[in-house]
Amino acid sequence: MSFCVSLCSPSLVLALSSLLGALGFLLLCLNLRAPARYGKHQEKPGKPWARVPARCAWFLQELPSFLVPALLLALRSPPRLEPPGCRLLCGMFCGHYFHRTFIYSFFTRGRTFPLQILLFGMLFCIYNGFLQGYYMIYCAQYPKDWFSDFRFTSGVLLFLFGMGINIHSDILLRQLRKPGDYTYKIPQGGLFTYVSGANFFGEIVEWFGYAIATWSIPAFAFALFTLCFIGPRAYHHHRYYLRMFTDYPKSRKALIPFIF
Ligand code: NDX
Repeated sequence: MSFCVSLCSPSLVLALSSLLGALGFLLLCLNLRAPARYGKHQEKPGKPWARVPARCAWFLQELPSFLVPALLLALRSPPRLEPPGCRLLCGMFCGHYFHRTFIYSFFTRGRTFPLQILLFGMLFCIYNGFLQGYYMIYCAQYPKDWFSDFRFTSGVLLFLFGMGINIHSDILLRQLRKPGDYTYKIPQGGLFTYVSGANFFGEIVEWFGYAIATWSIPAFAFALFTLCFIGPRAYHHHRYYLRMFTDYPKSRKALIPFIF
């Protein structure tokens, strides 16, 4: 434990978390005006060499979010998984990114992805993977009864609930297309009955669940970042559908069922 504590730099954690929050705020301002240019919001296809097949792009982009914390865990000396921080990191954060990197990426039927956004996305995932991993492995300290604390249990439930919605909604989107089809259709079923950004709603709930379960500043900063980045994306998806489909369900909201 003393080794673990001596490697922790609270000022580094605070600085990196503040920067993550600030990036979220910057993206909120930028994305409220115009959505990030990938998927249905790409204006021009761009040069063929500057585009990457979706499967490859999502794999490369998301891999560091899994690999960086996993490497930090493996390099920890002595390597131990018992501390609550390491178990939470493995079970929740790495679990999510294992699915996103090795399962979601291999099944996506998305359009080609802009190289520039892929590179920014990878940088982001290295940064966030390092911050979350470093904090949970070297800084986080929990009381012995943390696993029966209300914050832990409610956070884990919220995380699983959000993850379920996110994965189910991404599957519903994928089923809208046959292989080789890149057209857009009206999503149906699941939480899409109520909102256009069902997958985004699930992801936001998931990361707020993680933040509550870990009760940590980096995790709250990441949850806030997620809200700031994919919240406006859901709003732009909603406007896109209303523009493209005259028969789009009028009662459907953008992100939060019955509210927004
Ligand atoms: N990747 C998170 N800018 C991001 C990539 C972009 O995981 O710094 C954040 C992530 C990155 C971003 C990442 C970080 C910030 C960056 C940004 C780019 C610039 C920005 C780096 C890392 C940045 C500066 C430098 C200015 C500061 O053809 P298609 O692809 O549209 O097909 C889609 C399909 N689909 C449909 N098919 C048929 N009919 C329809 N109506 C359809 N609608 C959609 O479904 C896709 O194949 C698929 C999903 O599409 P969509 O648009 O619903 O979701 P998408 O945005 O692609 O996200 C996929 C999943 C989803 O579960 C979402 O929750 C999660 O990834 N995600 C996404 C983004 C960020 C994130 C999670 C997070 O912050 N936690």
